[in-house]
Amino acid sequence: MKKVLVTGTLGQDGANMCEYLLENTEYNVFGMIRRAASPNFKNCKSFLDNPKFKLVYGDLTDEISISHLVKEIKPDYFINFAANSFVGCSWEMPLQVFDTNATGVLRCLEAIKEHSPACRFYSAGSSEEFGNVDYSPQDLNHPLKPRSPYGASKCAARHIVKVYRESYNMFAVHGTLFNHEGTKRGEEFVTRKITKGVAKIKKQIDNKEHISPIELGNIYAKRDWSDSEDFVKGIWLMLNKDTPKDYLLASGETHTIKEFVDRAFCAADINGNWTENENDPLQTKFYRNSTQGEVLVKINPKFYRPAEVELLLGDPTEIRLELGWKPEVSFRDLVKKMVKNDLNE
Ligand code: NDP
Ligand code: GDR
Repeated sequence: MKKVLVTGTLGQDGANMCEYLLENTEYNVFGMIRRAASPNFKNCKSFLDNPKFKLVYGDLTDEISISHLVKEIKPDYFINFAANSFVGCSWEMPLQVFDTNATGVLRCLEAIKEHSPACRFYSAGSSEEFGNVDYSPQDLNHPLKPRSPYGASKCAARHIVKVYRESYNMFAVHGTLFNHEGTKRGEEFVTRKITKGVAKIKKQIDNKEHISPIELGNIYAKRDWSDSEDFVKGIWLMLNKDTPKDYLLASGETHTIKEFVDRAFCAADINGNWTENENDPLQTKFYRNSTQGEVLVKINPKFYRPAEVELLLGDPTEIRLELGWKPEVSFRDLVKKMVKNDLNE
């Protein structure tokens, strides 16, 4: 039976990929986690006891552990989601980000080359590689213009994957994925922060308690958001082609953070209105019902970034035409699903 090694198992995409593979294939799935004092298995509840699933330890910053795993398991597929994935903190720990996201990918490629050369490798690339964009929608011909240490680390990973593919004839692909979210999304990312915040406010309103507003940074940035569960299907298609090729996954729509806020409150049946202040953006607020109501969202400059990616909009035409992939969950339904989940939690 074929074997799949998935990294980043406790995170969003790793857990969704394990779930997808266990439901849709007969393959044995090895989920890699790194050692932590108190690991959080919340995203893996549905498959931890599945007999086709096994947890294994490894760390992308430790080449011995990666090499050992590949040598022992000899996987047919190695799907690498592990990363320091939070753009916002990548200025604070750039070396750690590079060691994990860029050199970490190199460690995986070397281990595969040495111990399981026929293994198919997936590297988790990002729309952050495009950064300060020249044109929209972005496709894979768009120049790499990252704006953060995180974005730069993913550019390095993209190059090294190509080099190994071409030098050693390996099946190694780097998917350039635009933002994707869902009920397993980490709580520091803006979508989940908003849906968690909305659920909390809904409870406070229902209980007639003091309302704690959601504090955000740049609400005018635009992102191309999709559902992570749709994306893992696209990644699996990329890995099962006859020949290796990089693809881009996106919805083909872009929305501001502000629009996400509007939809999230709407999904919780809470009416609100923005007041915007062009001269002093810090005074921009979202009020319940009208400016006489409580403040539900305010701006905190703490969440501004040293350099911002203002606009991302991807063109998924190539993967749709060549592999038949298209997103199934709309922006509207994604927001609703996340809010509903957080209201129930
Ligand atoms: P998450 O942050 O939810 O998951 C990342 C996982 O990587 C975590 O479980 C984390 O472990 C693990 N990890 C971090 N450092 C190491 C390390 N040194 N060794 C082993 N494991 C490590 O990210 P997502 O699931 O959202 O994203 C998956 C991948 O896709 C990432 O590479 C991300 O950069 C990329 N990506 C994500 C996009 C998105 O919108 N979600 C878009 C484009 C790219 P722990 O739980 O212990 O912290
Ligand atoms: P991003 O996601 O940086 O696009 O990276 P994030 O949700 O962190 O930010 C999206 C946009 O929202 C703005 N923003 C805020 N962001 C956060 N986190 N918290 C806030 O309070 C806040 N207020 C406004 C940000 O400035 C930004 O413009 C995600 C990650 O999953 C990466 O790993 C992945 O590669 C990219 O998506 C594609």
